[in-house]
Amino acid sequence: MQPKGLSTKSVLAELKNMQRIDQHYDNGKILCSMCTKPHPLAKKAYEMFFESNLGDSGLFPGTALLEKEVIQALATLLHGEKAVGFLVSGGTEANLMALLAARNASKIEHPEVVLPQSAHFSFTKICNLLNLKPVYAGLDSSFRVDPTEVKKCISKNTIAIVGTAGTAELGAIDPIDKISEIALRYGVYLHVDAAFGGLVIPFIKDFKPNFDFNIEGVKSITVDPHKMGMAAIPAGGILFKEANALDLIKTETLYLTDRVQYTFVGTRAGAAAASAWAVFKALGKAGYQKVVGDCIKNTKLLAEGFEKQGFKLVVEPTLNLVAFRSANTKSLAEKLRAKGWFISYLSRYDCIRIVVMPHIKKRHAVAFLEDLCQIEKL
Ligand code: 0PR
Repeated sequence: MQPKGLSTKSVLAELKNMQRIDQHYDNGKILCSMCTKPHPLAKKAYEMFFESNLGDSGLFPGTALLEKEVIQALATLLHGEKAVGFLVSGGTEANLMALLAARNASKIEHPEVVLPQSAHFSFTKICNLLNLKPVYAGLDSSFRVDPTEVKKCISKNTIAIVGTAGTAELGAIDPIDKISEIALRYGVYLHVDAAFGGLVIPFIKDFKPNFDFNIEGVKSITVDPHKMGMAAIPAGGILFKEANALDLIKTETLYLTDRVQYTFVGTRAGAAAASAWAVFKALGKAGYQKVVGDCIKNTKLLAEGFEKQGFKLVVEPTLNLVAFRSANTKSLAEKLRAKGWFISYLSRYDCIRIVVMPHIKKRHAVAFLEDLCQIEKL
């Protein structure tokens, strides 16, 4: 820190310089992110509430109400009439709180959790933190977890099964109803990681896979407004089907305005809650249907373009994610990067994966296909 403060002008100038180095969603080149440019009202709301801290919510009862309404909206969307929950720092913390509840509900000394091989890497961190042994269940040919595999992974030490509704890599939706049958049969907690898919699946026209609280065994769901919800970061969401789960994750905070906290982080961005609330109100169901519909259209456009150019799709896309491969995918990925495209190369599937977020417009998809065609011609 320099001895004396700088003028506002020079601080802002330095910030601008740094911002110039960053990528920006608007340029349409970010095809590897599950976050997007927040809705304009998310920014306004964030600015309005930027001093608010939900970690001491007695000071900010208005913000606490906004959080409650966002959670209620998510609960209703995911058919959890009595569900309760919180806005947290992201999918990682949401998944952590779910497995903390599962672990604390059990009396097992060496607890294990059954994870699909496609589970998000946040579960590796969580198993490490909570001292859970991960047991990985294999996938079927559509990259969904295979229920027979899940069943094989169950042991007397299993405390939870995780299913994903919209995997980070390929957008696969695990057969949650089938996993639920297993969870109920063995009396095991079932958590659904819908960090990405939770705000996509309900808005896709004529597509109604069952993945939420409608399913008896589902005890908790992760669903993140800062991904497809277009809210400002950090806005993850954790929902529990029943309020009694909260006793399993509560910590006493004796000198705060609230005597208990149910989140891992203490100080918590009220601004993110306000931003999620504002976007929910501004878009409503119809708005999200339009946002998601456009993403799906552009995903289809890309998928068809890849096939026309002779590339192989790894799997027919269901959500706004598409992955393809060529004879030498790794080198193709490098060439695309050299042209300024930010794409993910998934080594375990040897494919290029594209997430078609709301900042990807038709013109960006077309430009990407043109570049791809040019690279292949060289
Ligand atoms: N569960 C699923 C299914 C996810 O896709 C993600 C993140 C998480 C949990 C963890 O969520 P948080 O990162 O909010 O804790 N999915 C993306 C990923 O890791 C996140 C991401 C976002 C990656 C923006 C890149 C990026 O530019 O792949």
